[in-house]
Amino acid sequence: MEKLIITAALVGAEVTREDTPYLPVTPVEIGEAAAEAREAGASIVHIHVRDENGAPTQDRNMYRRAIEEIEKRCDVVVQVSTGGAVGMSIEERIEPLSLRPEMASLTTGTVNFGDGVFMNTPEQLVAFAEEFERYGVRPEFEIFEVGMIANAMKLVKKGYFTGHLHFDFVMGVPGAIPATADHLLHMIKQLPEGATWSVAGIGRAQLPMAVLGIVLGGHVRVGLEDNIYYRKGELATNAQLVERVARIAGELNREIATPDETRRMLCLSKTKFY
Ligand code: KMH
Ligand code: ZN
Repeated sequence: MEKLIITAALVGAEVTREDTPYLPVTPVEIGEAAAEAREAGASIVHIHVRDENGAPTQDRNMYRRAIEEIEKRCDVVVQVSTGGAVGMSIEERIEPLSLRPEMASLTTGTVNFGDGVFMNTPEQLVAFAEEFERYGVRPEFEIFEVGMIANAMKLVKKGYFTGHLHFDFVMGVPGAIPATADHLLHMIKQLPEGATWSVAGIGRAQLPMAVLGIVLGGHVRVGLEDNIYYRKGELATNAQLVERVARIAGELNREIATPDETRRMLCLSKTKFY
């Protein structure tokens, strides 16, 4: 099996400091959390940013500051979010792409998301794809429902995103695909030849889905965006969640990829323009 890529989803848009004091919110805190996650074994950080009040924002400058704080401390691959938060406009959500980060997430379909609706219409997906191409950003397709894989491939057939494709199955969001082994196997079967995948289980599904990712030859995403607990009633830090996956992978003889190995595996090129 190839080496394991661990992604740390450090911040997200939904979790608050009231939920957990370990949530990084400021650019410096995000930089520190990234360095700790890297130390624990993560090679990618998926980031969202927050404004001065701790509310989710897609402000380009806030992303730039967070990326600078990360790059000061470690060489991890930075993946910005274009999902943002439910209700944000497409114009807001594409803002960080102009920083030309190494990677950005892209959700390829509309889905119920808790009590809200996470909108990604066909027309909006083409608008996103145009912006990704304009700035040369590699996507990680965020797959919350199985039909989103076909939607991603529709964009590829239109000529977007040539080259290596990487998918992340986000499983267990209320309103979206449940986090079960059956659903995971079914989604893996839908992938095009040569694609890589990772899995992110939400809440208490984080650990079992991570173990499935390790043993099935995929990759793993953990972090406070998806789950704030180490175990029932015990809050975790991002680094603790990463460290546990790295430890279990070690027990299962799966080596952990460094950031540069991850860049090679996902065909990323680190070019800075900002
Ligand atoms: N916050 C969710 C509505 C992403 O980062 O690309 C969307 C999300 C996906 O988190
Ligand atoms: Zn996200």
